[in-house]
Amino acid sequence: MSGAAWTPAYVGLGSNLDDPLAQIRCALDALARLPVTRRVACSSFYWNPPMGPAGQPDYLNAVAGLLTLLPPAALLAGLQDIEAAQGRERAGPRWGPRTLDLDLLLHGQACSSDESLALPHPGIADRPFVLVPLAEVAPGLRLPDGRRVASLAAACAAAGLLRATH
Ligand code: A4P
Ligand code: MG
Repeated sequence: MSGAAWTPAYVGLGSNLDDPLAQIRCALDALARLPVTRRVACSSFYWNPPMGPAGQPDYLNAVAGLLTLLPPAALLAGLQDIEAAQGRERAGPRWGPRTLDLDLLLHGQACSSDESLALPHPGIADRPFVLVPLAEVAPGLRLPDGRRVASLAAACAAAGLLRATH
């Protein structure tokens, strides 16, 4: 990897099963152990109602900032390994409850519409539980299309977010 550039990447963390606080803490530790990657920032944790089927527990969400030498596909594979290690099951309804969800929100300015790895993550601009913690760790960040994350966060309906103590 000599000559490769350290790239800022942002990961969205979510959990609503099996002790979400412990799940998010454990995942943050695992992110810091990814190869050729440094975890350089971590947002507050936020409780918020589920987006998707009703009748599931509230989610705990957070965002981590990384610097990495891993290309996007290798980083996503690392995230999926962490999800699997924390008991993530993919059976069940779309947007159903999960022990851990790790979304690769941004990898530098990379853009992709690949179904297996869309960048930026398509949900970013619509989701208060992503925008608010992302703006917290990266207030000056812009999406590849030029929109400022802090402006999107300020304009979103963040009333449902409750900052957790951790
Ligand atoms: N995939 C494509 N691009 C990416 C990316 N940038 N990061 C693919 C991560 N994965 C990406 O993901 C399905 C497929 O997306 C994978 O095969 C991967 O290659 P998944 O984790 O298996 O399933 P999912 O997470 O249920 O799918 P989806 O539709 O991506 O859901 P989201 O967008 O992750 O939303 N409510 C609250 N309050 N908080 C939450 O965090 N999360 C979800 C899931 C629903 N409701 C929520 C929350
Ligand atoms: Mg996901």
